[in-house]
Amino acid sequence: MVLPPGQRAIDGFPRFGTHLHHPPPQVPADPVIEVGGAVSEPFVLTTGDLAELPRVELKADFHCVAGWSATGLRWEGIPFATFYRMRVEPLLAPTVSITHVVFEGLDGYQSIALIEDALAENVLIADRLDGEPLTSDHGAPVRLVSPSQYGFVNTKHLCRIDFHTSAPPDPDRFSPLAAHARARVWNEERHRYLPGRVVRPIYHRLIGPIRALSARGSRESTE
Ligand SMILES: Nc1nc2c(c(=O)[nH]1)N[C@H]1C(S)=C(S)[C@@H](COP(=O)(O)O)O[C@H]1N2
Ligand SMILES: [Mo]
Repeated sequence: MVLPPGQRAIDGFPRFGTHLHHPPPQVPADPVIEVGGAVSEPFVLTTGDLAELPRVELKADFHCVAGWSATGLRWEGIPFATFYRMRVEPLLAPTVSITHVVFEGLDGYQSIALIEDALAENVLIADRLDGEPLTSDHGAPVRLVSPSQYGFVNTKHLCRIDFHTSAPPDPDRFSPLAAHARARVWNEERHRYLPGRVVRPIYHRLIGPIRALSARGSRESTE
């Protein structure tokens, strides 16, 4: 099996994240995704609206920037590009040119992607993993899946998508762990300013502690 540079395969698929010692957020009875930003008319995408869009299945590995990879995951959902072409593009004024997309989760987590990365053919709004609805550990009710980018782009519990015409303010700008704006796994774009190879050993050391914290908040392991 060939993994991107600096990644190690692990067994299974752990719940993982920097503020995941909290339990996963409560999923509303009728979950929606709010869509806003540079569209002429903000709108709300219901589960029913999503169900009307064409679905695909995608087999992919999942790469966390800290250095672990979960292999052979089978996702199902709607290609982000399909959603964009069918529901967003018709709402863009002819002079508007989208450059960035901000994804937000029910836990307040956010990720930012360049529009060209978000429109890659393997980017999904996913609602199923390995033949089952997403569990709370892995992002119920729906999450972004962008397997060519590090895990931190793959926002779980997706509840909001905003389209921008220039780089949005970046809360992470001065963080020592400043994330790379493209985060492409095959280019090892881990860190904004430092080469991937340089931060690799530091990030590897974070895997154990973050995994332990994330497991503490897991509903799967406590029920
Ligand atoms: N809403 C939300 N999405 C998130 C995170 C998070 O903390 N909250 N963590 C990110 C990180 S750093 C990784 S590696 C993946 C982990 O996904 P998993 O918990 O399904 O393994 O989710 C990403 N998406
Ligand atoms: Mo991650």
